[in-house]
Amino acid sequence: MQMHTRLMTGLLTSVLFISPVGLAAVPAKSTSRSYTVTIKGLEFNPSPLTVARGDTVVWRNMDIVPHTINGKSAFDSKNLAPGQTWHWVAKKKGHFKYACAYHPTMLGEVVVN
Ligand SMILES: [Cu+2]
Repeated sequence: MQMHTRLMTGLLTSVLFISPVGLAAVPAKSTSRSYTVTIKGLEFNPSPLTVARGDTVVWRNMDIVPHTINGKSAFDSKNLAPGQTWHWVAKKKGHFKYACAYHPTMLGEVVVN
């Protein structure tokens, strides 16, 4: 019984010792994701797009005309030619509405949690 108790105590100590190290060893980057918003037919899809802080949003222009992704002060892709991509790393929480500067009816939103 004493041996068993000692073994259990030893195991618990090992688990307690290993756990914090294991958590600390997980880099924040490994959990961040990348999402793609397709621009096609003068529409952003998907929109709204929900991501987490640290995630990357990639916009891909599949149209035959240029567009922009203009989120006012948060981000601005400037001219995005057909076939091009542009990305933005979501660093702040919030609802980020954006539009195309060339086509004001093209509206989109990224929600960062
Ligand atoms: Cu446009």
